[in-house]
Amino acid sequence: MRAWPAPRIPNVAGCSTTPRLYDTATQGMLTAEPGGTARLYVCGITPYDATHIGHANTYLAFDTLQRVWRDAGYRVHYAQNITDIDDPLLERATRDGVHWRDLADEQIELFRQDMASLGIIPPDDYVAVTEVIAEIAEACCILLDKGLAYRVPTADAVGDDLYFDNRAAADASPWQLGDESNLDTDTMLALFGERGGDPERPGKRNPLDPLLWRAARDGEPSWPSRVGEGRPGWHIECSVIALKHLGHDFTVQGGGSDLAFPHHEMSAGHAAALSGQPLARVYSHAGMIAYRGEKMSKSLGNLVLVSALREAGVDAAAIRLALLSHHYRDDWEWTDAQLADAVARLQRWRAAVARPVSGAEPVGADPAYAAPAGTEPATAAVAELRAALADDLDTPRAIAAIDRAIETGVDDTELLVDAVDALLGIRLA
Ligand code: 5CA
Ligand code: ZN
Repeated sequence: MRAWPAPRIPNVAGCSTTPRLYDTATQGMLTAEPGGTARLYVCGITPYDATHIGHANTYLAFDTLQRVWRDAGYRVHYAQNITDIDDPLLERATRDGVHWRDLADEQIELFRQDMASLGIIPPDDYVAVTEVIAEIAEACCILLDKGLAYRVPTADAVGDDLYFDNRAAADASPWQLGDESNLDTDTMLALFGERGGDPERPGKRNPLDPLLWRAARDGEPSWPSRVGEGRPGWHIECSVIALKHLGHDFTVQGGGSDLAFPHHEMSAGHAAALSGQPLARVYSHAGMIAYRGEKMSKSLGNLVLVSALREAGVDAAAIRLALLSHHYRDDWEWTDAQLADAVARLQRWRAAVARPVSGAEPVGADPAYAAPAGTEPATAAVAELRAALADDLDTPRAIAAIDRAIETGVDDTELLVDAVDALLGIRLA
């Protein structure tokens, strides 16, 4: 699929160090050494409703990571999927009386516009599930051949559904159920049921075995394949797309914390079963944004849409700044007051850098031009910014460093402006 236009990112003198990131699997900080090229996979949207602030926060977290990697001198290879065939999309299309393809295309386009307006770096490989159905079916065949998948007969379809055998895969590959999420079985069972799994399905070897391939049902879209007519289960799409474009053992697998289990756990399991290698080195998760007391979600409908804010005339840089003022791993609640604070901070920063450097001719009698820029070294502020971001993307600390530099003024405004643009994605001048 076509992604969206890349933001212009200035080069800044000096460089970041390799960032440390919190790893969900080991529950500690890891410095993932990317070699020359950092390889990143971030789960994409299920396109049945427009981009909300929660999505934006997750994509912004991994955008920040890429900016730090680039500033540290690494190339980045970034892949992202689009879940353009799945139950929630089909249910929404049926509810609204539209074709699922039209709904998906419309929402993907809106997502592109939202991401571009927020200055989010686009993926190099932006891959919809419907573009790789045959490859997913092939992967299912391989898992069957290896004895790591099994068929479960269906009452309402002609063919069989296909399930992943967690236990067999754990014996045959460098993966164990729970490795990534560190959850106990009861919690896994509860989350599995809440997040698209089917623990009660009769005929499974283990209640936590996830669906790999769903046999065609009447009225549901399906594709002919070597495993039978049907469509992919959820987790296998990300394993196949990630392995195809990034290879195994890539640098970071990312997404929101609601994906840690079962989605990322199972994607890592499928990928390890296919390749014999771990999926990624670091499993990184962004916090959940709430609104009006509950997690912002398409299914609940308590959404603050990026497109609605843009239409209301909100500067996308202020949305970015509001999100960046929280640590990416924190769970927090979006409020209008936080957006107002971000708008005020952005104005303050922009006004400060618009002043001429010390010694320049004041323009007329405008008091805004009377205050000369300060003499604090901009290099020190940029070093603080870089150190904060390399430390598990500590954007609140980074913003505090810029606040101080703006307050005192710096000797090289251009350097500060470029660093804020390159690393925080916020254009001040
Ligand atoms: N298509 C799948 C991933 S393969 C999916 O989860 N799509 S999604 O549209 O539901 O979510 C897209 C991304 O936004 C995921 O990383 C998810 O964790 C994140 N996300 C969803 N809701 C929130 C929220 N309220 N706060 C933060 N991130 C969220
Ligand atoms: Zn995914």
